[in-house]
Amino acid sequence: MEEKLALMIEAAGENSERALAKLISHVEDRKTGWKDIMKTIYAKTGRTCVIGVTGSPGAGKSSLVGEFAKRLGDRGYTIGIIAVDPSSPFSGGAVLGDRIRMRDISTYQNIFIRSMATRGMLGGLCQAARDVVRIMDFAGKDIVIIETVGVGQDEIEVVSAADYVMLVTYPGGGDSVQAIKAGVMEIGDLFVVNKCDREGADIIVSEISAMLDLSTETAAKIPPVIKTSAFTKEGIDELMDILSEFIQKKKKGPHYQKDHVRQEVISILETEMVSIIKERITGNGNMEKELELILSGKSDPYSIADKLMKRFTVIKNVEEKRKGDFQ
Ligand SMILES: Nc1nc2c(ncn2[C@@H]2O[C@H](COP(=O)(O)OP(=O)(O)OP(=O)(O)O)[C@@H](O)[C@H]2O)c(=O)[nH]1
Ligand SMILES: [Mg+2]
Repeated sequence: MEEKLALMIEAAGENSERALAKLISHVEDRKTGWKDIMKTIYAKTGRTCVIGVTGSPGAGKSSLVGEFAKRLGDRGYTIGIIAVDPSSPFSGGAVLGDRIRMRDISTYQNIFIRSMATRGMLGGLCQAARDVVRIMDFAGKDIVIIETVGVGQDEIEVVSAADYVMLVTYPGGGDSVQAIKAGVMEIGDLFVVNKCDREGADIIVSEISAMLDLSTETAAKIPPVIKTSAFTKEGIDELMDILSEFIQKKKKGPHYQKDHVRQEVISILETEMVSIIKERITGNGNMEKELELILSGKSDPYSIADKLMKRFTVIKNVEEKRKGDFQ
């Protein structure tokens, strides 16, 4: 590894925020040596508690994150926050909103904030978020919080990389319960009905509880549903108790869980496969002749895909021979 990178890793491990930010950018941008960085730091990761926060747009996720991050910070924990900027046009303005609310906590020495764009990271967002979590973990953050807007599959995948997932909704969101129903219910460890200073929070709590009753097999596994207000601070103590319990449990538990590790290896493979397909099999006009065959009626997409797959096998064989040490 380049000496420059080794020094950057060393400095990030010794609490330099500048080095930490640089290291994250290096890996995020997939600059030369990024994978070596990840391989080097891996052994020193797995200690942090990763809390994923998602839910309907405008539910108050950032306000809540700000609130509990500050309280955790007051308890002496070091914290990393990853705000995943939604690229969906429906959530316009969120980026600015996040920054403004986050600014108030940026005075905390022990809270490190990082934004990540979903744009241009199609398919790779999940892995990129995991990498950032891991770098923060390596840098010694006790807790890493990832906030995403739970509208797309990408975002759901991102929070599923967390150890603990908080789903946030609110009264008056109209479709807020609907938004939770849409495939994210299963990943929630905690359901938060925020803005309980407004009318209608109790109704949402009972609706969510009823849904959970129906969809959860054993009563013991039903996740808690709580009411909070980032304004009046109602319910924040209860939220803190629940989070503290999780943090204690995680600290005693194993560094990594098999399911997470499995998911991660698959996700790395997927990302690499997609890039091989894009760059070497179908990229650079490599596929044009085959497309003509389909258009002229001489072939069909299925046969062409089969043929291209063979090309992949050839690439693989050549690389195996070249490396020699491939296992
Ligand atoms: N009444 C009330 N308003 C709140 C509460 N929490 C947040 N808000 C307001 O709701 C709006 C959205 O808050 P955010 O914290 O940005 O919500 P978010 O879920 O992070 O929003 P996105 O990231 O854009 O999806 C802001 O105007 C907040 O001031 C609350 O507990 N009560
Ligand atoms: Mg937000």
